[in-house]
Amino acid sequence: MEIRKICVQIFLAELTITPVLVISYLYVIKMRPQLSPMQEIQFKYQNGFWKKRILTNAIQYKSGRVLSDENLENIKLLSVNQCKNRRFLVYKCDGASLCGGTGDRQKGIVSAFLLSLLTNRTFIVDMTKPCNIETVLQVGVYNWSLCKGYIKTLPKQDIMKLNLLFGNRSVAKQIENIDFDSQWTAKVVLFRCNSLLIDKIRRHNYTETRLNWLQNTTNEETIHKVLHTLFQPNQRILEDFVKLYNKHVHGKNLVCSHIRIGKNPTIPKDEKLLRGSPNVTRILEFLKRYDDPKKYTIYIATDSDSVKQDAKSNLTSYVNINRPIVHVDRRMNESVAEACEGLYTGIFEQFILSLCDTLVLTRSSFGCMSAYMRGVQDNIFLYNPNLRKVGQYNLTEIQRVFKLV
Ligand SMILES: Nc1nc2c(ncn2[C@@H]2O[C@H](COP(=O)(O)OP(=O)(O)OP(=O)(O)O)[C@@H](O)[C@H]2O)c(=O)[nH]1
Ligand SMILES: [Mg+2]
Repeated sequence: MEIRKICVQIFLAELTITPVLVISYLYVIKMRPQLSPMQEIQFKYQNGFWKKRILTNAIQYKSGRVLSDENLENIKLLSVNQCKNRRFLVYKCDGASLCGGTGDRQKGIVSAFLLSLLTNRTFIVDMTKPCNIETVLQVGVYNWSLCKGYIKTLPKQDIMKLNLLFGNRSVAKQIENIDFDSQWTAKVVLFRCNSLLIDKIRRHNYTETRLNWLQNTTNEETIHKVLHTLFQPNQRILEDFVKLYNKHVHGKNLVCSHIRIGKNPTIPKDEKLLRGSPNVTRILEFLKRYDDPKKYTIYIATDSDSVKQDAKSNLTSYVNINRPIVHVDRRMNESVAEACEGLYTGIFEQFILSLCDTLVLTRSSFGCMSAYMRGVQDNIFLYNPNLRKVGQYNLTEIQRVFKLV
């Protein structure tokens, strides 16, 4: 009887306490500090890149379009243990030769990657000039770093070197006719290249079976997908970008230009550009139409300090990141650390360009690669080197206007 009484009392006590528990639980939930929402950086163009942004300290990065698992099936590895059974194609850029700047390198990497798919070779990026590329960029959905250690253990006779840089562009012409299966017998092909070989690779008769998707993919879409498949920015780039955005952009329209001058007092070791330097005054005049700090932020990436000075004096919407410009392949007396910071700055600026609402380009692979990374047709303006003025074009027309190799 006593026990029954105690049980009833416990039961009644539970009945009273349960609502109290529920209420206090809800109270705690409500009072808990709100989790910061994610800040998104994404490549999808939806009425301006920034409309989908949510502010915070945490950053969620969404890459552009990438190749599918099926596209990568023949060359993708899951673990280091698989390295020993594979053959490789290595994009190589080290102190042993000139590689070209970032734009040149990206062209070489896209070509090398497509060749790796064409020849069923696992792809590796080995870029150490001026320092390891891994200090700036991370692997994307394809891990080009997995077997890097393994191939360093292989004897010299396993390695074939192929140099398609600069003067060797005539060798590049033969690419479409090489019978890779019988001629590329070495376990490792070390490949140096700074040109785009997409059209030649598309014409190769292995393409139908091994690179079928390339037959129906435009060059600009191919570059976009390959670069986003291989690389993603590291945390530093993302954080610096969010800082820049929070300080200067805030939902305004981000209008950007890349102005490549070539040999100039900032990078005196560079060569004069083939088609001459652009007329900076005309480009700044064009940008004047966006010179309203309430609506627009203007970002200008360039290889010349004097262009930055001119922009500062002429445009009130202009913003600067104040970082030294370095030609990553033609260093002056910068230390390795300074050159590496220069590499970072270039890649960071290219990343900014790839996210702009409007893009005004001069003839340069560096700038064009940012447009391909951006991966949308609209709001592209080019300084046409023949007409010597800025006009509106689309992504597909870049190649026709600039004729980059
Ligand atoms: N930080 C920074 N560096 C730049 C910029 N433009 C050019 N550079 C430097 O100059 C180099 C230019 O070489 P590339 O990247 O090959 O570009 P490009 O010479 O215009 O292209 P190609 O015609 O293919 O040779 C870059 O790699 C950078 O080191 C820029 O806007 N910002
Ligand atoms: Mg170059």
